[in-house]
Amino acid sequence: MTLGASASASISAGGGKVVITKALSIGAGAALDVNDDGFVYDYTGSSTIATVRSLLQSGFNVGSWNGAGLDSTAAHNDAAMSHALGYAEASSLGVSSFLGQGVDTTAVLVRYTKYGDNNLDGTVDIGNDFGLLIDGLATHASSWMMGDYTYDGKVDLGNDVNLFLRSYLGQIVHPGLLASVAPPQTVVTVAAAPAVPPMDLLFSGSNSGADEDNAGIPLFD
Ligand SMILES: [Ca+2]
Ligand SMILES: [Ca+2]
Repeated sequence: MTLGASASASISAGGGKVVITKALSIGAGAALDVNDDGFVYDYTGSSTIATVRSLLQSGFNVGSWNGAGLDSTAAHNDAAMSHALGYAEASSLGVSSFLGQGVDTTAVLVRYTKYGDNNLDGTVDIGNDFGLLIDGLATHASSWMMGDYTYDGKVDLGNDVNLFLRSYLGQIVHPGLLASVAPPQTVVTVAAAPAVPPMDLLFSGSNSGADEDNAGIPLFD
């Protein structure tokens, strides 16, 4: 697949589609819109995963998903900003099929999915994805599969862990549900707090007054 400078191509929306290519050349300013589908770079020889990450970082465009390289109209239009294009080596994932297509061990897989879906199975979970993220955090990893959801080559707390939690918790408490909760209509007036008696009264007792250190505290007299 070759896209000349500033050219654009798009996989039609609808999900479940997979474009497989054995060669990829994307010219300056050009973009391949993966949309809400899948893409496989079935390379020969050296892995092309670094190239794919670079194209995704460009398309990601700091979250806007409308940059040159590999971008996504579906992610760009996602108001919740919860979707991205995940990528991984088929061999690292240990899979021989991807979105219904057979893949060999020299293939880089790209999938429209949620931030936090490290293993590209379409869901964000603790058992698989969070485990990979924590491993990635501990080993300073640099791939999506190990938790770099921002394509900057590092797994960090501020961006990547935050994106994971946002995505994972978003599955449990849907943002739409929170938004549908009406704000309180009644203004609650908080009554003035009762006056606090002076300290002498609080600790009054059978104090002789001779022991100034514990004045007014009968327990210690
Ligand atoms: Ca997953
Ligand atoms: Ca990152």
